[in-house]
Amino acid sequence: MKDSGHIALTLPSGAVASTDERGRKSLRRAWNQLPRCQRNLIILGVTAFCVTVLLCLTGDQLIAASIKDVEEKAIASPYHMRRELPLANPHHHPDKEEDLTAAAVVTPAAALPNQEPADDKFDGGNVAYGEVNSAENVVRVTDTAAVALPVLQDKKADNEDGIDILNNVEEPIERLPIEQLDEREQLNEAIRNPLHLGGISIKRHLKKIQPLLAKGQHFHGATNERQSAVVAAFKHSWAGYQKYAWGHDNLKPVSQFSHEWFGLGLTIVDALDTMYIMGLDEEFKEARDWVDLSLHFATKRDVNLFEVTIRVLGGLLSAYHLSGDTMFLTKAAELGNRLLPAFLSPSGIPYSDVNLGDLSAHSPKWSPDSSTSEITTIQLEFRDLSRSTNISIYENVVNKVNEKVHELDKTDGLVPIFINANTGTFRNYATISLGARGDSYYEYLLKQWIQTGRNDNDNLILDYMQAIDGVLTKLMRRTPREHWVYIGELINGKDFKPKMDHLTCYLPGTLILGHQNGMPDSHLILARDLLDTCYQTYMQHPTHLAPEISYFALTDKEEHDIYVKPNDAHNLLRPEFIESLYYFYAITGNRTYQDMGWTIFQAFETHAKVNAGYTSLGNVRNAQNTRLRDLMESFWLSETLKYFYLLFSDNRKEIDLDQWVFNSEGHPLPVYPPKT
Ligand code: DMJ
Repeated sequence: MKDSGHIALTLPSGAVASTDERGRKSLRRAWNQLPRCQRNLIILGVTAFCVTVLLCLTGDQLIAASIKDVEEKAIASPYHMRRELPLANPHHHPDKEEDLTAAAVVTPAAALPNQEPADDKFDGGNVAYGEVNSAENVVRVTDTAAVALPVLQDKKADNEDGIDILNNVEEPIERLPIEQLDEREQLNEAIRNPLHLGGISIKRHLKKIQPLLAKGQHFHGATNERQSAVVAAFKHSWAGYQKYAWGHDNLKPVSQFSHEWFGLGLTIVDALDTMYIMGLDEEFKEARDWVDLSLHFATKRDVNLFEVTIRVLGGLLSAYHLSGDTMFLTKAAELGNRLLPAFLSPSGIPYSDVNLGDLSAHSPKWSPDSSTSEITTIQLEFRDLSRSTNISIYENVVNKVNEKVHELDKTDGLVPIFINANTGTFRNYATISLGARGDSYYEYLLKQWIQTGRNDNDNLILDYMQAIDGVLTKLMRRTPREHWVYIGELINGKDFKPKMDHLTCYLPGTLILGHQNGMPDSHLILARDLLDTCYQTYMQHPTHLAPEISYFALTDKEEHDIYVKPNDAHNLLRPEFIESLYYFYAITGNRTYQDMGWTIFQAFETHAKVNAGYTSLGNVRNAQNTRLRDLMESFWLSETLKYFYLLFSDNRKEIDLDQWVFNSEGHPLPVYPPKT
């Protein structure tokens, strides 16, 4: 046999122990002496052995490699395992079992998209909030170690029987039922696990409470020309937003660009229920899918608790109740959890700013105080979240705010516009106003009382009645010539100033709603008089649009009963007066209020409509030079156009005010029966 034909063999020890030339020769000799058939048999056996060994090794390694690959992909791209759900028909209310079962099969990895790496959170040393917000003024959940839990717990929670699937050990999860935790622990628990409700994933929790979930409502769309005109205005606004600002907070309709505030797609979320009520199915579906797939809260960015509550939490909850789509409630619950750090103040009065990503909260950058209207205009939404999810913590924290504010000293029921979250007290000598920073405190006293079933002797309604008495005695005045009624302010809490924000024009609507619910006739008289004055703030100007702030004459020596300072002459497309007209029409059925509204709607059409939407104006006092300001705020879609649409409805009970209560951003939420 030639050398080149040698086969390297490994035979049992002994025979191959020698590596010298002699050994190799004798081995070759022995091999050559074997009969051919025996040599073939040995070769065959050895080959079969080698192939078997090779196959076993490769198989294991291949399986291990593919598992590793899947795991790495799951970490890098948590969406890749997400099951795509079919698009929901907004007017079809899917069988909840089917809907939620689909939701429940979403893998643990799919529950992670908003989760940031644990060690990335609560970087206590890495926060610069400006002068006022030193490290001591920023609150966070203190137990840093606990922050690493959510990812693990999500996986545990999704395993039906509470088995630790990570370690593959059948060990029950030791967790107290959420109701057995004390309130502070419940608060911490919700903050640590924003993707959880009651200790399990939000979706699993909602599945558990399925019989309690909303069924959804049906709306038929516009039924007359005025309503159709409003729908056209909505579509025009929406088209501009879609084209130039999709996914951003607001549209700049003049420069045809986007405007960012909190990075939460405010216009989309704020407009959801308006589209649903107007029967704009296609637009609603598109917005719904954006919320489902693209609305994420875990960005490290400060947001304002009040604004995000009334616009985003309120918008999601309203969309959920109207459509019956639990995706909205899932989002609302996560957002509610992420807003809870605001309540970790020493007094329980919430801080104004929350970081939804790192779950910290602090006072505004410009002041140590929160605005009174802001901390008292979150209750409808947080309570509704509790009632909708059957988890009490949200309602508990805002009830505590009610109690605290109720206990504080007031001026005939009227409140200063600033309050300190650390001390829980009003700022001394702060202005008293039913305009900016004070307005919706009064609105929510009444509306919360309605929301909770109108209990007699409830502090909310007692405080409301006392406050309206204070308005009548301390803030209400008449102009010298026309006797127009207006609501002024108390500077330093005592000096009267004849200044009224457009914001105050919500009050006639709230007053007539209160009267409808049993408040005295004096409230109705004030409501009517003030509605007339608010109308005048529009009609006195050639544009038929109201300025942001109006002043009123104190004596007849002044030239006009109503006057406007140049810096206050802007119009931001605000809704308050249209909102009040809506309540007057819905409660009385008198179509005069529709006609008043139609005049103003046409004024917006004439002066605020531009190619890409509707814009705020710099000056309502000159129809030839309105100075376009270039912002379409989300409340144009959530409130102004919604109230116009409902005002022009042939059915004044298109939204039944016995069953629904509008939050401060125009989002209807259900009225609940009184608790027994
Ligand atoms: C809205 O965001 C709400 O109505 C809020 O309560 C006050 N201001 C704006 C609209 O003007």
